Amino acid sequence: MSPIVTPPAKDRLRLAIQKSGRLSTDSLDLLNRCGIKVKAPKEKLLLHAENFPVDILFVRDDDIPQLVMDGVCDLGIVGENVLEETALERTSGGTHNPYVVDRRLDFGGCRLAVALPEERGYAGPADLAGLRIATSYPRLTKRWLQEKAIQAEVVLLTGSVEIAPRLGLADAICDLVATGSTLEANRLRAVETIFKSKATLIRCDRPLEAAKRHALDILLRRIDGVQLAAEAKYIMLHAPKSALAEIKKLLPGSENPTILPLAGDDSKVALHAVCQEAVFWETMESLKRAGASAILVLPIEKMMM
Ligand code: PRT
Ligand code: ZN
Repeated sequence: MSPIVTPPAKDRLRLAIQKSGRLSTDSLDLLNRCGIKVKAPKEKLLLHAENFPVDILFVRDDDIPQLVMDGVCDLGIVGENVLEETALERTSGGTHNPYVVDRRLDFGGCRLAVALPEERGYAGPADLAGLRIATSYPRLTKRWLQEKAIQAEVVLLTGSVEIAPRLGLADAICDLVATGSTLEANRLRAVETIFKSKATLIRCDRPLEAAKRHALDILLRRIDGVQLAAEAKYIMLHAPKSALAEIKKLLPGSENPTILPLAGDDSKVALHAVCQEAVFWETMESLKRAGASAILVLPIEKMMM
């Protein structure tokens, strides 16, 4: 076997991901599922992938948009909340934001929400007028308030925003919510969602050298394959020929299933299909009611269309 030759740095993509936090494991996991081997960061800031021309820079998530926009890194994986807040900050400071979103990823989902103490009534945005709102996202919060023409004071807090009302530092908060349990534990309730966020793969908006462009094309194709396969399932079942039309209609997001004869049973066929959407228990129960039997739902690891 020929030895693996590491391409020179100028031909290697530089990708920034969060070193330690909510996006770290999912970012590394995505690379792993794309067949890119990266050892988990220990104390290292920069790691070469073993089998793909990419170097991974492990940093705080807040630094990722800037590293990409300034061209220090070619790519970054970051939440849209941090991306948008940074873009607003740079725009207000007169700095250009040269980035493109290459892919919206299927992890890191959360929303930025205004929340009030549970006991406080709320009929609409006008009720926020004159309040002090604590947040780590002052620009997103102010933009939303401006859109709603509400005058309120925005107070910047970089951590533990949810305890601000209890400490008397603010009347309301605007913070990220995923499950809602942090709000509940702090006797707060979300009254407005002002921004919905997911992790995204962003790229510096300047032409890439040919070798890097080629590596990026392969990476994007693999990400698409991973994301397509994440929800997709391979379904196999036995169907009476008479019920085939109805059973086909029940398969979620599937076109042109394969129909195979069943040895020793002329009245039934075997049906195999790729379903692009999740297959829930309810779907399986409907298939069973329509006459299907021996229903198997299998995960799909990778897909290329
Ligand atoms: O150290 P570093 O600066 O890199 O990390 P960080 O502490 O600033 O960020 P981190 O790791 O907490 O979050 C990274 C990114 O994950 C965020 O920018 C979001 O894009 C995304 N994300 C997804 C979340 C959440 N879900 C989330 N639930 N970020 C934060 N939270 C916090 C939220 O602030 C609140 O304190 O979790 C709490 C609410 O969660 P629930 O489940 O109780 O609603
Ligand atoms: Zn951060």
